[in-house]
Amino acid sequence: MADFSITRLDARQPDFDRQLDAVLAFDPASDADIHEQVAEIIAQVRRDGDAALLEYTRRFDRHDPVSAAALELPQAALEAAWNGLAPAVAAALETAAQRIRAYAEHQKMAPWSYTEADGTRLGQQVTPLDRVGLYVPGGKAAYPSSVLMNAIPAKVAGVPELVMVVPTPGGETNPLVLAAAHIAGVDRVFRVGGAQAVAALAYGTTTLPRVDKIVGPGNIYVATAKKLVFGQVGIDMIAGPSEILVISDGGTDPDWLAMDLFSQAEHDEDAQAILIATDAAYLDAVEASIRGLLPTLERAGVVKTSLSNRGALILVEDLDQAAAVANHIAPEHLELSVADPDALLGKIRNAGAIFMGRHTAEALGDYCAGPNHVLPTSGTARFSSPLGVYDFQKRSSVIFCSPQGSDTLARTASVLARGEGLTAHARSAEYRIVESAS
Ligand code: HSO
Ligand code: ZN
Repeated sequence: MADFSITRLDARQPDFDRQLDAVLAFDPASDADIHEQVAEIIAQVRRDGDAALLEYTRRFDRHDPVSAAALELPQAALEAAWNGLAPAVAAALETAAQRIRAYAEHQKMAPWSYTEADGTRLGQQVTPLDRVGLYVPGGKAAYPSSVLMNAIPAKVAGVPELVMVVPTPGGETNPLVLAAAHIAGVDRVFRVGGAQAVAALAYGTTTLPRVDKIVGPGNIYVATAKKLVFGQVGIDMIAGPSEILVISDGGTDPDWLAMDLFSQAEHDEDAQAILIATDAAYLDAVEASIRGLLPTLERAGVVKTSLSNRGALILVEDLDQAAAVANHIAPEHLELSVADPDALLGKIRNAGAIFMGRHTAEALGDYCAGPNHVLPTSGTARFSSPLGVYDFQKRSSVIFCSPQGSDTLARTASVLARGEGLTAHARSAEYRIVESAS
């Protein structure tokens, strides 16, 4: 690993902020050409429905279904995939699903209301979305864990129809993905992918029903398609590369932290893994572990690229400064690998998920701790939150006016409406004024 190097920064140096921003800078490929191709695919699917869906599937997936109806996999195929799993794998998926469900149950938004003295009642009703589309990538990024993380909160929210789309290049479908769909309660599965699948979910075809919201990760074509259909349907966040930030007090085995950094770096070359510590000698020790362990990794090439291009080891004055740097970065995953993580927790404001203490490896959260692994990336944890049950629920305001309450409110509304020059509003309100009361 002689040719390997990782950026070192020192937060006590005057130029630190600029250097850190250079490490964080990331330009997601946004290509006018891709935008144009995707817009064309969406337009075709909108116009020609199933015929366009079939045509693109033949062209891009080298998969030739006899009809649009043949794109749908019967529930029996999901069940067969589930039954075909090795018992240890089935048990692990089941454990993960059960824990994700238990956590999600806590997130459900409940309806509420309150009643005023004159009998007027105000509240909020909560309902699930009617139909949700779940995009699952084919090929190397097809993670069964992501099927669980996206599907289970939707079902816990009470979404009656969850429609999954998954590309099947060459007609092959990953059995683990189908098994995960089975235990997560996915209602229908169609073997289509790419921008054409997103377009079909957004607008509907004869075969594939139109949904209210599309969630799930995908490549640049899928992400671009989701952006373009947003408004017609809801979408989740557009996920950037995976990120991990570790804050260490120097007391954790350096090999553990090196492996924690690798665990996200191995996702892809653009992933970002950063370590912050209060002691330069400790950063040296972790760097030595990185060098020692890198050659033992299956995905050494990906990890090496991601760590040398986007990784960093940052020296800080103390844990307060570490928290300030973490809040600036607003990472997707933050490990507080310190003796007293609870003391540090109160200082953290921006992070998708926070992993407390030396034993809480981020990888546990990716699979089975319970909280969702679909998290805000690229600094968006400054203003957004993990995927959850609430993303599949909507709120409606509920207003009930008693006769006395409407009389009172009408007097206020009438004045404001006349002030806005909207006299039908005013008169509508004034009908509710009980004359004898004035
Ligand atoms: N760490 C990823 C999720 C994942 N990890 C799936 C393993 N499988 C989200 O950033
Ligand atoms: Zn991961």
